[in-house]
Amino acid sequence: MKKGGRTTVMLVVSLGFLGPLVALGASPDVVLNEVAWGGTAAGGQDEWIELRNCGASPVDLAGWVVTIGDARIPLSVVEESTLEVRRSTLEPGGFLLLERTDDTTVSDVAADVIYKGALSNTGANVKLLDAMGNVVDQVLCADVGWPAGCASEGALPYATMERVDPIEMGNVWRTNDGLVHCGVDAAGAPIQGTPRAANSATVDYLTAPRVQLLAPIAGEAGCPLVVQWQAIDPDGLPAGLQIAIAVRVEGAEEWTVLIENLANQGSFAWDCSSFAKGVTYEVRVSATDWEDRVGAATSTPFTLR
Ligand SMILES: [Ca+2]
Ligand SMILES: [Ca+2]
Ligand SMILES: [Ca+2]
Repeated sequence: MKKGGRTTVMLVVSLGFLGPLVALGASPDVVLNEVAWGGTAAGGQDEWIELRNCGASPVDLAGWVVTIGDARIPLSVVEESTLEVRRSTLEPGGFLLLERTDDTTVSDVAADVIYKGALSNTGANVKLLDAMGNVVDQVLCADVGWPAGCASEGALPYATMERVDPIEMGNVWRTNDGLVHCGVDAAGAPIQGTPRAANSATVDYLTAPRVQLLAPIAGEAGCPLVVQWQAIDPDGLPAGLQIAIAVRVEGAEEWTVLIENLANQGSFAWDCSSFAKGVTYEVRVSATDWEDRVGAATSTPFTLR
């Protein structure tokens, strides 16, 4: 996937600078956690940014600055691109919400900082600087474009770009899933994001089942075809997953379920003798947990001989 490629590039950039900072004892606890670069359905200019304190101690943001390109948004004083400051300490686990232009950008959630300046839809370099001017966190997207999120077009219009897990996964971002969201825009419509709340991407990462497909492998397969998998539920009991195996032909929208109610790990011999040769198939193993969260793994396309 194109998005995956971009993410990989950003990971390298991020780890390269975080390594030395950690060794020096600097605190990378506060991160850029969510970027609504596409604005909201009420207006593409209604952008906002969320910071998160991932550490165990409160952080005083006096002297800290968010930069968008050359524009500087001080987090504790009204100067340069900062229009209003209401709070500049961040409790452990807490979120700081920066709204562009005015407080109605996210109309039912109070802004902590109000700023001016745009996040280009083609990408921008956003940095978080501490009081010493050290780069604490950054997303460098000016040249490569945003790795996630949507503007008016796209599968989920105006969905935000959310950090998955700053601690475990570094600089990895996903688009808000449209299921876990909060807040309303200036016109009262739901925001496809999570202003001042845990990201859908994080919730999903922490709770959705993870499936690993061990077979089949790409290429040409004989019959019966053995599907082998293992799945876990990060926040649930090992026995709590519903495993199903489905197949689709030639990349069709529809998946045909072959079998359900299998164990978290195992193998299944699919009798594919009645299925057509000369076309491509994909096999998907999905795992559904007690909250109806679904994780799945899909094979690469293969043919039957
Ligand atoms: Ca607001
Ligand atoms: Ca924008
Ligand atoms: Ca959030």
